[in-house]
Amino acid sequence: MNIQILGIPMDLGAGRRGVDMGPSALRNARLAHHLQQLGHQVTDLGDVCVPVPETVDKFTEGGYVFLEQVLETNRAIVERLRTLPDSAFPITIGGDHSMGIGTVAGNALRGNPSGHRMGLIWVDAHADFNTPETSPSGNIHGMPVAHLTGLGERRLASLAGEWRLRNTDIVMIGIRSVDEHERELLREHGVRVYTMKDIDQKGITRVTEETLDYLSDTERLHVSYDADALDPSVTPGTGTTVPGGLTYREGHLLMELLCDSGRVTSLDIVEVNPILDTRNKTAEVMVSMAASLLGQRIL
Ligand code: HAR
Ligand code: MN
Ligand code: MN
Ligand code: MN
Repeated sequence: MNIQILGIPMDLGAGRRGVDMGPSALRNARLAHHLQQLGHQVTDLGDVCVPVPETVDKFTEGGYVFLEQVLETNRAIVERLRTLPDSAFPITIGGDHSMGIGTVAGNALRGNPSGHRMGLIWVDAHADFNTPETSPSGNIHGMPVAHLTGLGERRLASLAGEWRLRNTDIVMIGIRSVDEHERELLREHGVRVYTMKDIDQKGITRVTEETLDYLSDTERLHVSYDADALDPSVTPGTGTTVPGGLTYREGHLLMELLCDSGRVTSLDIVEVNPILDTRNKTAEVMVSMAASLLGQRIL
């Protein structure tokens, strides 16, 4: 595979500082090296340019914190991704999860100016389906999926022009923290959600099989992996931990089974915050998750 790594050193969408250092932490955990060891050709494209929070006024506009800066960063992500070759496998490393608007939009446009039909697998403790009306915080990292479907501010929702992510092309896995009005939106829009309860009951194997089956008509599959999907004992270095998450093996098995499907075409690794971590453990775990998705096997 021709893997292209792109860093998004952004924390503007999060409620606290530090995830802007996530790309450095993941590079320090030797992401590129581990993927090269699997036989892939790996190119690191460096980082997109992100405004420095201290140099801009933090104000809330229409219920969004740092709207203009997050918008500008996501536009840069789309521009960088859309011109990559169709055959490339982009890995975008963050960075707070507001970057998911740009990564999904950019990967949808890659090789098709009007946009591929894209399936989205959102691995997260949170649904990230807020709009400014439902968000308790105004933090855009709690809002990317809603905006990909066309909800919310028009400029954020149309980063890929007229292209929209279909509600029925979304699967969320690992969910255990949903805001009151966000829950209503998810129901209203018919998003498929596998909560931790579902994973406990069905097992991650069946959840993954159902996911692939449900998304069988999409042309591409994007995996957006939030470090907080895993249990805080596995990935403590992330800003909004929620107890009762995926185990280390559940996280890996999900990636291994997605790899076996041969259908995944791009990946995000997000919300790695080295300030909150111990000896870069969280970045190392997330690098190992990426390696499982890209073919690392025990035997
Ligand atoms: N739902 C909460 C909000 O909108 C918190 C979600 C943000 N945390 C994340 N995203 N790390 O997955 O503010
Ligand atoms: Mn290592
Ligand atoms: Mn998230
Ligand atoms: Mn999350």
